[in-house]
Amino acid sequence: MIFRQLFDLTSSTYTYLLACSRTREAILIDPVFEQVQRDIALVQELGLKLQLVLDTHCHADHVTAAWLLKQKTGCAIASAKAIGASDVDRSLQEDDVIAFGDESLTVLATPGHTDGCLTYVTADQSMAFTGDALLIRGCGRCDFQQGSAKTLFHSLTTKLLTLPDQCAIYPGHDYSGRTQTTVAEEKAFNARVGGSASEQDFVGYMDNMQLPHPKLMDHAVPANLKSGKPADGEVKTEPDWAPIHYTFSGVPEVDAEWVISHRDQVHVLDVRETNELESPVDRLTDTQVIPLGQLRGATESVPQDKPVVCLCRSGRRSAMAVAILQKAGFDRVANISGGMLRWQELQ
Ligand SMILES: N[C@@H](CCC(=O)N[C@@H](CS)C(=O)NCC(=O)O)C(=O)O
Ligand SMILES: [Fe+2]
Repeated sequence: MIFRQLFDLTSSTYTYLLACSRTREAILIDPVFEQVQRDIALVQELGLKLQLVLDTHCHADHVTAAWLLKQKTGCAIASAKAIGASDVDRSLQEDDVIAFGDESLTVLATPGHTDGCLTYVTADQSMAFTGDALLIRGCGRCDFQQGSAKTLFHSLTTKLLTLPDQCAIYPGHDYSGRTQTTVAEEKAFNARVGGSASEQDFVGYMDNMQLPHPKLMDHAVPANLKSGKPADGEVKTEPDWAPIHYTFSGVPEVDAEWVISHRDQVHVLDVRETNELESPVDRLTDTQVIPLGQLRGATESVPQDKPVVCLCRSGRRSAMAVAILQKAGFDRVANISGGMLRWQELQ
């Protein structure tokens, strides 16, 4: 199985990309609204087809990207029936199986942090995506969204900590940079439910946490009850001057093919060294040439009346040129993917 763990620094949320290595069918667990560009870039670069997005629960601290990913990729949305969110294609409950290619996840109902929390377990029980039911050496708070420490204790002790000892636990958050744990570790060392903690020990701990409510709670919960659909129901405008796509490294790119057929609409900035332009086949007409090493001191000579597309031999140095121009205040700027090598293939 293809597996990636992704992190949102603002909300300390983990998003998980899982895919079948044979069919390339992929799912995303707990995607974050602000990270859609990153997640789509990774799906594309790994050659995957996003089939389904699923949340572990109705989050209180960030807005899910489920609705936005559906608009952008056509994927379906799955969510716990107990949440009753709108815009859901598939309502999930205990024992449901989510198949993607040769892989599958089984649904466990693990309420307590909220009443609609689900855990997703791989078919071989080697991995469990526990959302906020079980965190690394911790667990989700139980003081809002119909949370109940007693219920969470039951979910932890009868559903999660009874999974095989070696089952890897992938949580919904970690606030200290820890990435994964195992059932055996949490049975022994979990600070709230591990060791010989009884229900009374656990409930006593949870009832006295006195955490401030998540900063975004009043915005996030209503938005998540609509699968992350914004109030205006609109997909934020993309750059409208070209079919831009973003790389997982965060660079806006445009295909050489598009640039060739829209030459009059863009300003081509060639950042190769002058000795690379000696042969006529390597030289393009109507471009501005500023070798990359000189660009930081010469951004004022780059006109801004048209969008700027940056070019080099392979598209690597020109990605740095894009970053330099963005830093200098250019907002309509992109890299020509594949650079001159790709351009020449198309001639
Ligand atoms: N400081 C965070 C809130 C973090 C928080 O309350 N997280 C929830 C998960 S939604 C939790 O259960 N945290 C458990 C803990 O911090 O022990 C924010 O403002 O967003
Ligand atoms: Fe949560």
